[in-house]
Amino acid sequence: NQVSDPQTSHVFKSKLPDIPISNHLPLHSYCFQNLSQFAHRPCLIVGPASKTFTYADTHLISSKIAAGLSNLGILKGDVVMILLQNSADFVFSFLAISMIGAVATTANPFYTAPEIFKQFTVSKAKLIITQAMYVDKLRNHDGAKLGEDFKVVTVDDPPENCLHFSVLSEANESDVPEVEIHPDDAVAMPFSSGTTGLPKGVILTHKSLTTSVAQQVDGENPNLYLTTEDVLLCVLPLFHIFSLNSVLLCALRAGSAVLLMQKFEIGTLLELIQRHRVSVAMVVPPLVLALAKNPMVADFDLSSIRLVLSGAAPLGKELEEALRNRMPQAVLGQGYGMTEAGPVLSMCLGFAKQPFQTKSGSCGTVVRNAELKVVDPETGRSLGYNQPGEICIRGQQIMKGYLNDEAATASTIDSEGWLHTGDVGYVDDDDEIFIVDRVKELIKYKGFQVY
Ligand code: 4UU
Repeated sequence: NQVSDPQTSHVFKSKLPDIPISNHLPLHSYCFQNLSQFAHRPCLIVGPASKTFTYADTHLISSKIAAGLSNLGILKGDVVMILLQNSADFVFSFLAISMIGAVATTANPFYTAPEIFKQFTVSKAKLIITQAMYVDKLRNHDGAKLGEDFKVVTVDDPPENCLHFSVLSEANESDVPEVEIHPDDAVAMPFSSGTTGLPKGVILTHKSLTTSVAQQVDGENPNLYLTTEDVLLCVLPLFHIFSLNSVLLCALRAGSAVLLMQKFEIGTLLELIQRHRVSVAMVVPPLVLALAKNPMVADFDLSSIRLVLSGAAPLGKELEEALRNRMPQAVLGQGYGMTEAGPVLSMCLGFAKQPFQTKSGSCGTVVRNAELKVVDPETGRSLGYNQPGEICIRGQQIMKGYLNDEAATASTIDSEGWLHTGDVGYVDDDDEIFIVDRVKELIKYKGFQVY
């Protein structure tokens, strides 16, 4: 799958053929495109109480919230911050924001007040959806005044000057405004340091995210084969692009159920996997460690798990083997993503409907409808098989750019449209990608960025 062009440019492609992708659709329309086929199937299953929302419920509640946001004056192009742990309200809010052509900026509620405020200010968010306990982090910042300059909606009892979520969720769904959404309009704006400096707003458009989801779950032989029978574990935080894209959006497109967990606690996690017969688990290496080594695992039936996808940080071969011993029935493999890349660059082809043999330690093969190259950082020339260099990716899934930062955008996406990851890796003879190092400042702690 290596193509050479006159500039001795080696370009790697997926082993799967390119497919037609419906990336002219707004993200929510694309995700709900096949809704009628599974309207009454479970969509969201929430935590220990197991409250379940069907696909029809999810669509209806999201539409109500879209109308509610519009009633509060949120217009197309406005930014709304979601400052929540995993919950059904997170999902409804995200979809609602898409429905009115607004932009969701997601943040970690555990960030410090200055970190949250910076993201909120830089993104010019008009409204924040959060929980009462985080509201103190939003008060007393020079300039912007809560309730006057920006609105805060809480999913629980609203503190002073805040509104309750019911102002959104009890709106009339027929009040959703008609908006024209262009594929190049932003829909999500997670923050990421990228290869250098402080966190920046990453502009992901409707086209970026529909393309990325399609690259994973669409086609005759999807790279990540999900069905309406699958139950996906959603314990990784939805404010991070891995969970938002590869768990939530992929599940919605495929009609799978999403088991939402607010936080990681091993006992609850194991109990929920057993009770709901979780079939697909998206994880990060520290979670693989828990599943592979924690003695409690032996007390639960995890035989329903058929697929484990680890990503966001390197997974050691030894750890992968240890998990394989615990879950011999499951296909284990990795995905490799970067917020700016939309985010998925490569994924294990062992997850495909007609799976390929893959090697442990590999980050998968480049996704379909995309091009990947490995560049010699010294000469800028692209390298062939088995030669390590900086991994670059090109395709319709990558970010539009950084918010208000042309210099950072230009140093990340070159004039030919290649996004430079700052990761050093190589592609082996079987088109599998191995990451060996990085040329960027970013370090990761438990899959989170540390800058
Ligand atoms: C070694 O971590 C992410 C996104 C991960 C992701 C998304 C969808 C994984 C699978 C999937 O399906 O994004 P960021 O922006 O937080 O961090 C990006 C950086 C990469 O540049 C790389 O250095 O995180 C590192 N990284 C990995 N490293 C991501 N995945 C891997 C991996 N192995 N599998």
